Amino acid sequence: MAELHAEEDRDTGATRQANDAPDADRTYLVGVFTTETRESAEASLREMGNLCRTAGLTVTGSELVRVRVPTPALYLGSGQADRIIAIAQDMSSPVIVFDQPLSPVQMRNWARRAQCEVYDRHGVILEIFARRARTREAQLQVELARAEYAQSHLAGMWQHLSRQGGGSRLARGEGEKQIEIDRRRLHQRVTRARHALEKVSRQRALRRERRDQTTRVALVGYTNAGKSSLLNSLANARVRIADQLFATLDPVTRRLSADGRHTLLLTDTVGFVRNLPPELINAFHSTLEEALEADLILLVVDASDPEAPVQIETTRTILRKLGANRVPVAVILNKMDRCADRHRVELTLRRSINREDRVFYVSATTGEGIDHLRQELISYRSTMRSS
Ligand SMILES: Nc1nc2c(ncn2[C@@H]2O[C@H](COP(=O)(O)OP(=O)(O)OP(=O)(O)O)[C@@H](O)[C@H]2O)c(=O)[nH]1
Ligand SMILES: [Mg+2]
Repeated sequence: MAELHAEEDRDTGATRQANDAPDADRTYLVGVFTTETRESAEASLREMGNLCRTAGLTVTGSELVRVRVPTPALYLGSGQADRIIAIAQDMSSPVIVFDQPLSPVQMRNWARRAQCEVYDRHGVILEIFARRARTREAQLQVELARAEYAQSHLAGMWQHLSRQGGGSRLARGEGEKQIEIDRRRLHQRVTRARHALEKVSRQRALRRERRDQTTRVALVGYTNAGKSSLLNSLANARVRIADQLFATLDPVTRRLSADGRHTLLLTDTVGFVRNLPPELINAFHSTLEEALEADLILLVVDASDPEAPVQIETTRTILRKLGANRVPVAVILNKMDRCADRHRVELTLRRSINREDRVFYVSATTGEGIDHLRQELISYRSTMRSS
């Protein structure tokens, strides 16, 4: 019924790329947009393609669909859904990924209708984090986020089934029993991960207390902006950098000192992305506290990326959600070596930078502006601190 309310404009059609990906990884990617502009939806879809590749999926084709009124059952109308399922089948792609969060009910309906694996943006990001997690803390954080995600999706399924009261799955009785078992198991997983994490966070808090007197500066920003590269060039560190999304999951702190007297602690942490799953933000809270409790946040931006304004906005929104909006911010416009024209950068970003923010133009790769930034950081207490 609800699907009758859907009105969609079909985009210019699917883009198709023939390839020899392993069968199980072949993925058809669907972007859906409602109120945002087409450019912004296209940029988000490109980013989602990267996220899919990072998660080990091979995108065989993608399309952007405009939906005026999303439907509760499938987000899209049923005709549109069947058309997409046919294309995915045509492309031998047993995975369909949506570039936005779907409700648990929508996801289940899609999986049933298409008879294939269906993921949304949150599911793909969680998969990447699971692949990247190396330390025990990161693994626990990801475990907690995944279990909570599964729990909420299970809850959605459960509500849906019970509302149907005696629908076909329930009639078998097995669905209900299985859900109850899964629910209990997930509850145990969540509790175990939470306890273990609390212990690790207490140790982290203790370490923080011990170095309380030193000024702390946190590198924060969109994934791939160059945070780790900046830590390396500012502090002569050797943190892993990579041209990939979410290269860093664990915070790394290095001491920065000029004359042996004035030192500060510089912390690199996990990158952000639009529509980060809330479960992940919760789970990474103790890691992100490094940023919350800093004396200064360096908001690192890839100034050469046309999406920089959205990335700044996303980062500020997450910081606000974390309660870090009172920490002073300096905006670090990185990758200036890739920007032909500084005025253009200023023009593009003028609405994204607050009047009270200090701005630095740098390149972690060529070293442009790095000495100046280091000097300013070292004398931070006297020069950069807002009243
Ligand atoms: N051209 C250019 N490339 C840069 C610069 N800074 C970083 N990069 C490149 O950008 C990519 C990402 O750099 P990282 O330092 O790993 O980025 P990050 O912000 O730590 O990324 P995550 O850990 O994934 O959040 C790498 O390929 C770097 O070599 C720069 O100033 N200029
Ligand atoms: Mg990094």
